[in-house]
Amino acid sequence: MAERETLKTEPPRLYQVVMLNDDYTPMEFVIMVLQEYFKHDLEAATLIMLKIHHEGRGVCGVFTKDLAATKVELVLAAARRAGHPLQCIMEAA
Ligand code: NFA
Repeated sequence: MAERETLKTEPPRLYQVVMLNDDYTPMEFVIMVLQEYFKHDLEAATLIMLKIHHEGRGVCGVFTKDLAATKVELVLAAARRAGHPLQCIMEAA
């Protein structure tokens, strides 16, 4: 029975949290968000921020559905609190 359940249970689907570029959110705020909510170090956060700045979007991290949705809400709430238009979405990985 344990073996049959193991074979039938699919791994959870994963979702990318994707951040979008805009012209107004300060680079320092984006770097702070990437460190605070996605646990990137300063160097990784800076590289991800620059990728978003230059390419229009970038992946902040990959999570299960609930966690990805929570990350998006936390980022949007922090951006709103700070008065920045930063946008962040989740996409099936
Ligand atoms: N493009 C923004 C700026 O020049 C910086 C930014 C990067 C915003 C990544 C959003 C995401 N201030």
